[in-house]
Amino acid sequence: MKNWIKKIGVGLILPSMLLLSACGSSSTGGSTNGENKGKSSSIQERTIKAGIGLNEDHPEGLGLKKFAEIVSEKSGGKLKVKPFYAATLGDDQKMTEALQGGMQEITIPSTSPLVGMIKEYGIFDFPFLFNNGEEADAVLDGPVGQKLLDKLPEHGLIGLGYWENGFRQLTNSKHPVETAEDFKGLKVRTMQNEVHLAAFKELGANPTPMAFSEVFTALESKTVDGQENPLATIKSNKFNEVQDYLSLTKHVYTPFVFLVSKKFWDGLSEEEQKILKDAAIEAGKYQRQLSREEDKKAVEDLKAAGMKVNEVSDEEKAKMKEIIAPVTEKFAEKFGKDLVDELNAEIDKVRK
Ligand code: TK8
Repeated sequence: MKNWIKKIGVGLILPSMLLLSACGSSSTGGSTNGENKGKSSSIQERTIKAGIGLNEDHPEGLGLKKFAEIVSEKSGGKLKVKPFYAATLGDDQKMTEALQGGMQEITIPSTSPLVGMIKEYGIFDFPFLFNNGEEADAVLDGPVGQKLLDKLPEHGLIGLGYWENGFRQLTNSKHPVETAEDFKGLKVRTMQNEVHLAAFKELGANPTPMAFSEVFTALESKTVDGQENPLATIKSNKFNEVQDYLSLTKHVYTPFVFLVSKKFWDGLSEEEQKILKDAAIEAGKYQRQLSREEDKKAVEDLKAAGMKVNEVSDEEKAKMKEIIAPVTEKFAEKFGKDLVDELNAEIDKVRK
């Protein structure tokens, strides 16, 4: 009885040993086969879940669609990016945590809700910091932006660059905000961000931090009087249906940061990593352009949708900046004077 088992054993083991030795050689890429195998196998069939908080028709949603197309093209259709829009996978903080846990691969949140994790990201929340998108691009795509991306891996995240959320404008259901005084007593929803909270408090408003996905209902039910977001978001999320007044305060710029789960990233080949990185940059340029075009167009669309729009004078903006200055100074200490000096030096370079 035993003999035949041995024979079978031998019968089984031998071929598998041959097989193993064959595999071994290809992954080290010795032979031509190895090389070819190496090359073709460095891009694997993968489905990549990419979630954002904004809608499919928003410049960020259109940018994500573009990203998916570029990734598919560069990977011969093997890397499939599956977009999830409108916070279907949760809000910015929840999706970022899902990346850290490896349950999701990509998200592109505002930097503001990440300040609880990496406080230095708060430097972008200083009110009236940038005058235009060019200044923001120069800083985000420069050494300061990179310095903050380099802080992400220790938090289980990989940053591939910055997209544009944009300059934030105030909407509310009470009255036009034309002066610094007009903020007094307004219940305003803010992002979960200590700089924004402190700045609105300093202006005499009554700020409430809240996830973006809860904003429309909070406005509709009048839990809050107002909120602030870039024009593209006010339009895409139809805030005109629950807000009467749009005041062009342009009080702060918010970047998006393109995040990948480090757990996922570390399992990719160099070639796959390069495809995602290049696509994030290429789609990012496209997304910023869309964002700026929409920013120009949206005011007329929101007026046509019935919103009462008012400009805010540079004098009043300067007054608001002055009132908020103690807040900016306090947080500049917290975020690090050297970093803030470097930030201001980068902006001065562009303004020269
Ligand atoms: C969307 C948010 C949104 C932001 C906010 O997930 O929370 O108001 O401006 O764009 O990131």
